[in-house]
Amino acid sequence: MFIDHAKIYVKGGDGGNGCVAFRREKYVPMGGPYGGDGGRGGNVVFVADEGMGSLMDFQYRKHFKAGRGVHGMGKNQHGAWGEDFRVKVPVGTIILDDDSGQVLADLTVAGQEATIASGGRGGRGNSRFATTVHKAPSMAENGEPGEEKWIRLELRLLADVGLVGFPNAGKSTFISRVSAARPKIADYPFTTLVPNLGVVMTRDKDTFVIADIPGLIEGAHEGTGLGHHFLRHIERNRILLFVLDAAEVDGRPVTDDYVTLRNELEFFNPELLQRPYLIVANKLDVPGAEENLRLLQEKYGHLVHGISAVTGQGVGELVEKIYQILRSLPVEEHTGEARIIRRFEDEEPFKIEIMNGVYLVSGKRIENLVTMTNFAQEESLQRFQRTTARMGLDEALKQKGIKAGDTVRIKDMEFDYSD
Ligand SMILES: Nc1nc2c(ncn2[C@@H]2O[C@H](COP(=O)(O)OP(=O)(O)OP(=O)(O)O)[C@@H](O)[C@H]2O)c(=O)[nH]1
Ligand SMILES: [Mg+2]
Repeated sequence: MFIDHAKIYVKGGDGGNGCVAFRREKYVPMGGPYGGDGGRGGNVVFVADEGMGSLMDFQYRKHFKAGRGVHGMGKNQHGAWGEDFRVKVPVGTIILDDDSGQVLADLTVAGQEATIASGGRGGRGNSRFATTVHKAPSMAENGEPGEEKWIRLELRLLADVGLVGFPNAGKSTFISRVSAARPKIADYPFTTLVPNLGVVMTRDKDTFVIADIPGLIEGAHEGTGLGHHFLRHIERNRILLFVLDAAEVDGRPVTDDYVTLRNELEFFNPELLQRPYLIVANKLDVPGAEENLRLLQEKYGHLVHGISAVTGQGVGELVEKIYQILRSLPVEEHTGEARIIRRFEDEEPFKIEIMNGVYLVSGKRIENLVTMTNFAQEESLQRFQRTTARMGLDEALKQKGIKAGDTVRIKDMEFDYSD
């Protein structure tokens, strides 16, 4: 089964908690702080793998979590880092944030990697809070939670040449003639339901890749036929071949077909019409087809090329013509590094909403601070109050009209407000 999109959940490992411990040694009655830091959580890393052809695996498995960091221990021992979770995806996979639709990574070369959900940092142990004035702090941080999100995976086949045509035009017949690909061929429309790739060898033993995609019909952009979402596979093709049935076997005028195909492409993505292209008039072995070939040539000149995918007439020349065009195009540079689009941190440290008299405070930074604070420790609580005050929380609450005794809720914690 060929699956070209998936929606999955990823979560980086939580950081381990920091530890509160004190040195106990002979002759040292009041030992210093001795608690180690928690380990950082593992990342969820996506890797482009040549061996994978589709996103089918993600139909069954939808949750991917990296390992959590180990808690810090006494004697200043730091917790071990959580293990990364490496997820293999096919080359050509684009990773998008499901919420914002933002592209997070675009894996176009085998072996490329992108960290999509980072592990949380480990909480600091009490050794790290010692200062010259406060020599024996009895507080430690909890680990930071790992990043979590729903993401969308979209596979775009990486082929040099894309075949665009009505059903039955002979796209699959053509690809099976020029490559080792063996797609199903039949005299009914929509025989091809999933894209196929074929590797073509040229006369001087160079190769290029052709993608055969399902047929398009008028109204595909409105969902008619198989719709047009398959067109995203040709978005990365460098040349497009419009494959036309010059024999008009299905009764449509061939010149209309060509106009319809271009319109459907424009509805999907107008940029596709800027690509280099050739017009292929197929089925020349059928009587009457030659006339239509001449008609097309009158209109579109040297861009038109006649073939018979069945007899092989004109096919070798077409392959060489495609190859010449490919060679004349600038080669896209693949540096081997994934194109990772940076995320913007949200500027606002928090947001306040009032609901049924409760002041609900939300925001990634302040919520993380709550998770990382161990409220059982008096000193941690004090530090929490100092930090939120510095973030401007007290001021903001006052501006919203908070009074002593009102309830403030952050994540799963509730606080009574007092001045
Ligand atoms: N006479 C003749 N028939 C052809 C030629 N090329 C394809 N056909 C026939 O046309 C029919 C459709 O061919 P396919 O290759 O399956 O067409 P397709 O464009 O892949 O069609 P879809 O997958 O449905 O979009 C089959 O019966 C083929 O045998 C040709 O050059 N000459
Ligand atoms: Mg086909």
